[in-house]
Amino acid sequence: MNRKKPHVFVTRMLPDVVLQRMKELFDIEVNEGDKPLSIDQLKEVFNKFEVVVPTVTDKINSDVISYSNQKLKLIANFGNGVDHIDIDCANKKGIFVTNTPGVLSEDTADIAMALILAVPRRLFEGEKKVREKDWVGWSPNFMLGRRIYGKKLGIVGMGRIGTAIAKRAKSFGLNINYHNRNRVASSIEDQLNATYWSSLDQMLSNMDIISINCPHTPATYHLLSARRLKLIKNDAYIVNTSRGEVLDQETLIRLLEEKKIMGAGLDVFEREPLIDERLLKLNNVFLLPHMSSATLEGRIEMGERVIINIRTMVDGHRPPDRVISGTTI
Ligand code: 8YV
Repeated sequence: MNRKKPHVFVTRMLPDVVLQRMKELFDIEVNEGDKPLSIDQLKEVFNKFEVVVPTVTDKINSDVISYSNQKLKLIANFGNGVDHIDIDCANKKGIFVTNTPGVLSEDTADIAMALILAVPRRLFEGEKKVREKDWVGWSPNFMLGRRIYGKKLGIVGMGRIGTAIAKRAKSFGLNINYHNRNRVASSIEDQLNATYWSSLDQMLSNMDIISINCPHTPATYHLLSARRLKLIKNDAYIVNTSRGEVLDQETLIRLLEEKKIMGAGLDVFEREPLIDERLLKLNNVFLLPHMSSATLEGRIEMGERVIINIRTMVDGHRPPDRVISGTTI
């Protein structure tokens, strides 16, 4: 890439401060309508620009990538998860893909922890009663939830976000358990007093609360399959701030309806932003609109990472947050 300002397309409106900085550094065009682009619109963009900055709402499949010309060098994703991008296909065409790791872990962990508290303590039902003027006063058996303190938390995916949740959960008195492709350093296990389960099945069947924190890749699609969801204890809760596709949503709904899983806190869904009507009817679920990383500070830091990745690329180096086949290297 030569030294003139690179021609960059940004698919959604980012915070002003990020766009301002990008305008100073790059020759940018922004989708000011801020609506998700269609496949045809994405194809046009891929055909014209040197760098594309997409988000989770852009489906960058092999068809879209096939429209890229020799100019396109970098897909600098604004976000951590890259399951909406066909990375293998991009890499084969010599296009780098980057993401924004690290900067949204704490915010995401906060929302996961909020759901871990909210679901067993029935915060949604309580709030609804007050708001709907349905509260007739205190009584001993009113709104009984389940205690968090002393319960077993099982974290599926002990990366940055999983570890940040474990730190929070430990200070709430939860026992930390985790399943991960690789066992984490013993110093981290010691610090968190964490138990490693090499068998996901065994961990699931022993936990009181399960938090999903692994990325969505072909290998983790429906990792919590119908069979595995049925291993979960009837009085356990499940929280998902990763991707809807990591668990079999259809089976989860059925188990929640039948009270074979006690409750769920979901920030992500299969087929977002469509929400299955049956979920809306359940009182034992707390539903959020994919907002676990939504803080102004986080979005600005994500923008900064995108800028660093583009600038490093323009300077002729390998961008720091390069992703290969769903794994950050
Ligand atoms: C982001 C996310 O807001 O980064 C991720 O993987 O799921 C979100 O929290 C979104 O991806 C922005 O593109």
